[in-house]
Amino acid sequence: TDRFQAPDYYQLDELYTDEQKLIRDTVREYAKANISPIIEDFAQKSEYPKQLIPGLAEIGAFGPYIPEQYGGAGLDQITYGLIMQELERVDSGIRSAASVQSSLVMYPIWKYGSEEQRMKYLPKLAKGEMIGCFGLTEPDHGSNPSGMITNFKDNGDHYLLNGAKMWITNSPIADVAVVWAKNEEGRIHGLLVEKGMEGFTAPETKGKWSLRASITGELVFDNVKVPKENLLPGRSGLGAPLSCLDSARYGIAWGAIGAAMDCYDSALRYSKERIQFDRPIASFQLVQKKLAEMITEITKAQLLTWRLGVLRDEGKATTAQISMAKRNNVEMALKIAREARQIHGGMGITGEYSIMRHMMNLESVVTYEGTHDIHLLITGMDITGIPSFRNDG
Ligand code: TGC
Ligand code: FAD
Repeated sequence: TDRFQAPDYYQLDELYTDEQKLIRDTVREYAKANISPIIEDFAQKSEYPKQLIPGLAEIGAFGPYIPEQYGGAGLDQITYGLIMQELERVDSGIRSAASVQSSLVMYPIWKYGSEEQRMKYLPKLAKGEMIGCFGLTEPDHGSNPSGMITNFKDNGDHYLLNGAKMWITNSPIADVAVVWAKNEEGRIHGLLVEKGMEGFTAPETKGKWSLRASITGELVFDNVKVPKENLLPGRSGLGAPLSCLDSARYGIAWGAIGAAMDCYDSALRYSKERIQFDRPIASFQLVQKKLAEMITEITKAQLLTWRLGVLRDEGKATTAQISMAKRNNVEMALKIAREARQIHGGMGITGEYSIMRHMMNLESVVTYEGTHDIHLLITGMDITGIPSFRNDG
């Protein structure tokens, strides 16, 4: 059976251009032919399938919306979203690799880098010849990055960087890290730290039960001498990394729909084939309830996210609108993964089906790029005008 049907209950295909559909279908075919057959094995081994990097670059997964003059594909935001959807349909870890490279590494270099930095890094990142990572989170500062302690000081012709980052996707294999650190005045800046710089290490975080086909690690800086030309000159303050998160969270909102689609497809097919009490389990009302609610939630998420994509292409999408979609869609996908797991009965816990892998992956997705509750509080702040994150009294 074809594992790659795509629910489109409200005919969203009519809203996409031919080019958007062509690129989506190309990524779908690529994922089906190249990622699907190996992903379960790599997740079981807890290993990132590095051999996919050139192919991912080829289909435009690295920097789809970065202008062509810098090696990107110059595509619109809906196409970027559809690419993320198709990658996450197979595995959130592969979408993570593409999110980080595109929105957290190429985006800040494109937006806030000098022309020299853009030319030095972006074409290689687009081709997958260089891998990047993004260091914002620290051991003691996750939801609250403004409290970060990683810092740099002026030391003549270079900066001296000290501190540590934790939970960094791709850090052990990255050639360049976009590191957010405070200067002597406590102002946050982005620094481009390259593999091999003295005093810089990136140990792998082992033992994850989630995103096992994605590599995660730390970034440790012990008096690292960073050349002054490696500071991103275009923007400082917490708004600089948060604006990159807007782009990544937007992609995740689309990606989560992909994971949900795969769980739904699998549950629908399984329920029609699996016989209990002499009838397909799809004939039982309680199973139909689960399936009907799944397709309803997927359809609502598709519409929300399509509209968000239009707003983003028009330059009008707000951080709070992105938060709403990220939070809604990831929770939706997680719930669908859990219900789909039940429909598969005992088979649902095996690697024979992708359900349990999606479910475990989504436990990270619901936490990273702003936790479920932080996004709720961003909506709360937006509608009331009152931030509730810290007690300022
Ligand atoms: P707050 O006072 O609200 O804002 C500080 C400054 O930033 C400005 N700002 C933004 N600017 C641009 N874009 C945005 N989205 C912005 N949001 C805020 C804001 O105007 C302000 O500017 P200024 O000039 O006044 O200084 O900041 P806060 O410290 O109160 O924090 C707010 C909060 C909690 C919402 C924020 O810290 C937050 O979003 N926390 C969650 C942290 C997070 O999402 N970390 C993600 C790390 S990366 C990751 O997880 C990658 S996973 C990768 C993968 O594998 O896919
Ligand atoms: P905490 O901030 O300690 O939160 C713990 C709990 O407290 C959560 O439920 C949270 O919602 C709640 N909480 C916190 N503050 C409040 C509040 N004010 N009100 C109510 N509840 C609150 N980071 C990067 O910088 N780069 C990466 O590439 C990256 N990749 C990641 C990959 C993986 C697999 C994972 C798991 C994480 C990754 N992260 C990355 C880190 C991620 O962004 C953080 O885990 C996330 O922001 C939450 O931070 P924390 O884990 O420290 O949790």
